[in-house]
Amino acid sequence: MYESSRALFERAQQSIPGGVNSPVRAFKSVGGDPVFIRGAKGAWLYDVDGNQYIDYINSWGPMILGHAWEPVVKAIQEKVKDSTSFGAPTALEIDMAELIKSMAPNIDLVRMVNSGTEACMSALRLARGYTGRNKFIKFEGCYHGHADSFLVKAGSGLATFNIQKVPGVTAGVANDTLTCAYNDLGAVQELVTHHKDQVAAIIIEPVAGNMGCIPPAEGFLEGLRRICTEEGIVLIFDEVMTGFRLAPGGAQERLSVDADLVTYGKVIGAGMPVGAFGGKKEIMQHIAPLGKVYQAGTLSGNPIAMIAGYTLLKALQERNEIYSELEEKTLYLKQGLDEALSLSGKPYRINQLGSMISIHFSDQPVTDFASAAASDNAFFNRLFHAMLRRGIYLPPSAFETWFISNALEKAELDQTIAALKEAMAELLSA
Ligand code: HOZ
Repeated sequence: MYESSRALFERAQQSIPGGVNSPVRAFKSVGGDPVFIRGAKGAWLYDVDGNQYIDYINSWGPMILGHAWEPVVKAIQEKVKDSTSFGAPTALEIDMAELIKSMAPNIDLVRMVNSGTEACMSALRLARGYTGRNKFIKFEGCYHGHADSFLVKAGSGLATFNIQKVPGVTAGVANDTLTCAYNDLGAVQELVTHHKDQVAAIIIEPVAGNMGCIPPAEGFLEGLRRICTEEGIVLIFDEVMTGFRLAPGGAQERLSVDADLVTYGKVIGAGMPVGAFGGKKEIMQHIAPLGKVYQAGTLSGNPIAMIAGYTLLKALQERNEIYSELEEKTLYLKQGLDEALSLSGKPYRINQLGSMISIHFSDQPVTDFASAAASDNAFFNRLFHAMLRRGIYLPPSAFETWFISNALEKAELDQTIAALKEAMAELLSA
């Protein structure tokens, strides 16, 4: 019927670099061959070998209501009859922009793009064009896509594969990227003082998800907001993961901190290739064709991606209770994981905010990249396989957050907790 994952991976490596189209899928750090997916429905993933898994990746975030959610599937099927792309404006793009504005704070204007990478890259260019400054600050272990400027001390795949310097990123570009430890407000203040009037932007994942889940310390985001306001720096929230997930208005709403620019990714396409950046009119009006900061894309605002995203976001807006349901499910899982891990005797930390959660094997609080990297991540890699064997699909790296979908029911959460108990006992007795 289907080729096995093993056979497909063999074949894939003959024509795709490393056999995958994005490095984090490769299982390279956890070891073994990646599982090839045949399909997914609700909380479940199905592989080509006939196995099924409870999914905690959810396409790295967007499947907030689970896979193949019927209204999204139907909307795509209907829309595709009218063609897949025009390269000309549509009314649907306005509906989408209006919907985003009605959900998220501080969005006067929003430009659609095709990925989170594009969104962050464009927001940074805009901040530079607006301020006339070159440098920007990012945080160690945060990942803002793979544009050159962001590939400095980055999280996600770069942390997973321990890539500290990316060949092809020129020193000139890297020199304009200043970095600080996450949650270290004093270090940000020092950098800004040292590079007075040179810093265009501070970009941050308001809840970090690319070094596991790391929530902001109390007052940290507020402190960044203050520094940016005082120094004329553009505060960019990368809400690729948190947008429309932590609240209808994302982390800005959930944590009550205003950004100047916000970037979005896959969530606003319900898993289709979409991104967007938006923010205050004073800044956004510098984007072409209003201003001279050029940014463009044939597929931007693609009708199939727009209808998928619009359908998901509208449901999230109309059914506000989804957020409390997500929170309840995540807290239930957290409590169960906590019980399972405390029985094992292995030191651990569980970080969680809203429907983002992860485990680090550490006896210290995990608050930044250094503490995430100092955890027993080799043990996490073994746990990943022990869980996979039990039908639980976690991100294949300790440097990734887990995403909870509202398709998860108590039975699946209980199955996950039971699997963790078993997996820990197996690993610690070996
Ligand atoms: N930011 C996502 C994972 N942390 C991206 C997934 C990918 O790189 O494929």
